[in-house]
Amino acid sequence: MDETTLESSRFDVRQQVLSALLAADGAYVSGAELSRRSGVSRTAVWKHMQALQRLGFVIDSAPHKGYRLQQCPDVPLAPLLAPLLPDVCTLGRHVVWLDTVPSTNAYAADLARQGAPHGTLVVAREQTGGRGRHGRSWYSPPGGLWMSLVLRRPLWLQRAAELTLLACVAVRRAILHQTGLAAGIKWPNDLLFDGRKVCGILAEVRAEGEQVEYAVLGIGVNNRMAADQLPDDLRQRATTLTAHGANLDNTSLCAAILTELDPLYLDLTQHGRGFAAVAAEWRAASVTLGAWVRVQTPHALVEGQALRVDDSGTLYVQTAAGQEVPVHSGDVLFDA
Ligand code: BTX
Repeated sequence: MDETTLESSRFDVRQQVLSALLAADGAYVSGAELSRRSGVSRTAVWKHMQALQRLGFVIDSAPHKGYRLQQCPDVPLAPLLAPLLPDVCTLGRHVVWLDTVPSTNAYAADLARQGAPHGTLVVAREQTGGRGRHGRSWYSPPGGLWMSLVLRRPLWLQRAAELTLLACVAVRRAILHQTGLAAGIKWPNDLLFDGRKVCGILAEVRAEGEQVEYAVLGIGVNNRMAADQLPDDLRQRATTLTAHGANLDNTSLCAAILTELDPLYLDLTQHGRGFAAVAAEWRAASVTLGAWVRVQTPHALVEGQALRVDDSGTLYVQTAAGQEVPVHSGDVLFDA
C-alpha cells in the first residue's frame, strides 16, 4: 500500500470514529464501543481522537465514560457532509481531507490510479501547488474551498469536455442557492463576479481508447477569503465570496456543489443528455456570448465575436472577416 492509499484508509477509520461520535449526539461513547465499531484497537481509537482534535473537533474524554463530541470545525468530512446530501447522491461518500497538499487534483489522480471508488472527494485546507489549466497555477490559501472528485461512470472521451461546463452550472447553482449571488459563466471553466474570477474548474481525464476510464474534476472557490488576501497580481482579476458579502461555510458549499453536480453528471453518463439539458441555463448566465473575444486555442489565436455555444459545448466565434470558427478548447481573453 503506498502512502496516498495508506493515508486514505487511515482516514476512513477516522471518519468511522467520527460517525459513531456524531450518532451519539453529544453523549459519551466508550473507547471499547468505538474500537468495536471501527475495527481498530483502543490505542488506535485514542490516536484518531487526537488527529480529530488537531483538525479542530472539540472532543471531551472522561475516565470510564469514553469520548464525547462537543464541537465540529468547518471541515467537509463524509459524516458531516452526509446529512446535507440527498440519499441518492453518489458523490462525497468517501472523503480524504488534507491540511496542506500540493494539489488536490494530483492527489485525487493518484487515488484514482489505485482504484479509488467513484465519487471519492479530496479536499484540502490549502494547496501549495494548486493547478490551473495549461500549467498555470491556482492560488489556494486557507479559507477557500479546494476540492477534487474522482468520477468513474462510463463516458465517451468526445463528451468529456461537457464535464467542465456541467460543473460550472452546478457550482453556479450551489453559490446562488446558498448565498443569493449570481455568478457569470465564462467559457469554458470560470465563474465570475463583475468580470473577476471567483471559481475555476479543472477537469482532467484518463482515457482507454475512446472511453474515459476516470476523470478528476477539480473545483476551486475563493470562499472565506477577504479580497485583500489575494496577491497583488490577482486583485484586478479575482474576487471572493466574502468580498461579496457571503458568509458561507465550506462544508455547506461543498455539499451544495455535490448535490447539484451529481444529477447533471448522471444525466451525462447514464442518459447521454449532458450539456444539452442545461444549455439554456448556461447561455442565460454566460458572460462570453455576444462579447468580442480572443480565444487562445492549442493551434491559433481566434479573434471575433462569441456567437453561440452548441449542445456539445463548442464555442463559435465570428471573425471580422465573417468566418465562423468552431472552438473546442481554449482560453477566452476578453478584449474591449
Ligand atoms: P485557469 O488556467 O483557467 O486559471 C488560472 C489563472 O487564474 C491563473 O493564471 C491566474 O491568473 C488566475 N488565478 C490563480 N489563482 C486564482 C484564484 N484563487 N482566484 C482567481 N483567479 C486565480 C482554472 O485554471 C482552474 C483552477 C482549478 C483549481 C482547482 S482547486 C482544486 C483543484 N486542485 C488543483 O490543483 N486545481 C483544482
